[in-house]
Amino acid sequence: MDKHELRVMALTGGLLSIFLFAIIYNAFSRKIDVPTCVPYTGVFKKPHIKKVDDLNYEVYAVAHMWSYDPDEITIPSGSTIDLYLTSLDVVHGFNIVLKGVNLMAVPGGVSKTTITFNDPGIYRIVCHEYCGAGHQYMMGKIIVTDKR
Ligand SMILES: [Cu+2]
Repeated sequence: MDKHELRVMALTGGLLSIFLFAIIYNAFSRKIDVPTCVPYTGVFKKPHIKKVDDLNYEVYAVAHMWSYDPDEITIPSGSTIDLYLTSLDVVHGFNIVLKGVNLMAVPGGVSKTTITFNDPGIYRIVCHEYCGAGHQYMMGKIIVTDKR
């Protein structure tokens, strides 16, 4: 091994050490993580279901790795939901197959739709946008009860 090879190896090792130190320093001491970006924080700070009247609901839902909040919504049949959806971290999907609902939960943005549930039953919600290691477990449900 000649002098130049040793210099190149030392330089490479030094640069690698600086690079690894920078990553570890930023990850731990500066607490850099996936950014959180919730719009209209007053509304989405606490995801909730707001009952407007007996048959009208507003749902302010937040998707995050790897669930929805709220992940279960119970309403009587004949109800209409105004759904406002956002994401805490990355892009998620929001798919209710039985209702043909197909939304994206985008950090920093709000997706909105209106859905009417006339038939009682359980409507499954699944994430249909790959969002990481727990994606396949990301689901929720809307339980529509028979109002009679
Ligand atoms: Cu997903």
